[in-house]
Amino acid sequence: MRSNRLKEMCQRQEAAVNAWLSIPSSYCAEVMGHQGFDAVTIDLQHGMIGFEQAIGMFQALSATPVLPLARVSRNDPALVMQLLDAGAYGIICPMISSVEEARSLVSACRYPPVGTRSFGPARGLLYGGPDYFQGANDEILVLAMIETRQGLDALDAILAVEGLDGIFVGPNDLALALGKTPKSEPDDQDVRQAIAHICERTRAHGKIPGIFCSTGEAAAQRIAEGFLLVTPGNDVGLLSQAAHRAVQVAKGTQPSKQGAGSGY
Ligand code: 3PY
Ligand code: MG
Repeated sequence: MRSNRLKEMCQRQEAAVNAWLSIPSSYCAEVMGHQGFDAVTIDLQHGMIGFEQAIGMFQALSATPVLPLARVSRNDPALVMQLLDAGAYGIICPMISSVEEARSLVSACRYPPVGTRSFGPARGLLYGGPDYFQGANDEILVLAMIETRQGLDALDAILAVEGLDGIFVGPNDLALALGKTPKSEPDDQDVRQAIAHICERTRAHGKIPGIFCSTGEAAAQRIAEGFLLVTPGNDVGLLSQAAHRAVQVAKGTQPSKQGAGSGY
């Protein structure tokens, strides 16, 4: 089976940079796959992407060097299994708040006797290779998003769940969970401390600490803090910032809020 280069990078303690796709376009996926990212996540939670569109995007990513991941819309075994069958080599699941939820997520990603994944790897087989079944339990990454108060409180117990490869922080939902507003994370002491705590505990458990960031600069800072998987903004944010800047340069105008910052 094709090896999971993201998992290998993290095992070598080498930070990986992950793109985040919310635009339902295989062309956009192909373009992003060629920009030097180590992985690309198709976001079926907040992205404008359905399962049929995700299939074409996975196909487009197969023609690029990146590792394909998916953020599932919710912790539903059927949805998780469908995305794995479509060729996702890792699942990021939002709002994991308890050990039971983390166990259910891991179980959906692992074939018996380890888990409860149903057999039918479809595109996974084409992308992964004919021995997909033999290698899948070892190669597929499972990342739980910690972004609720309960998830934060149960962090160590969630990290102890066997088969869970790592944590992915959603800083905006985490800020909301702590009574703050989204995007408050760079300035807010409580959110900053919570993020540092998640990174430290995840590393202590020998698992992968990942986080969503808004810019390349913020992602570089997170790598310096010890995160091993960072996302420097989503496609819409990057596109709108570049487009808005081009308009400003062309018109010789000052930056304004209009047009910029439409990513999440
Ligand atoms: C969050 O910040 O809550 C996320 O889930 C990033 O998309
Ligand atoms: Mg979130």
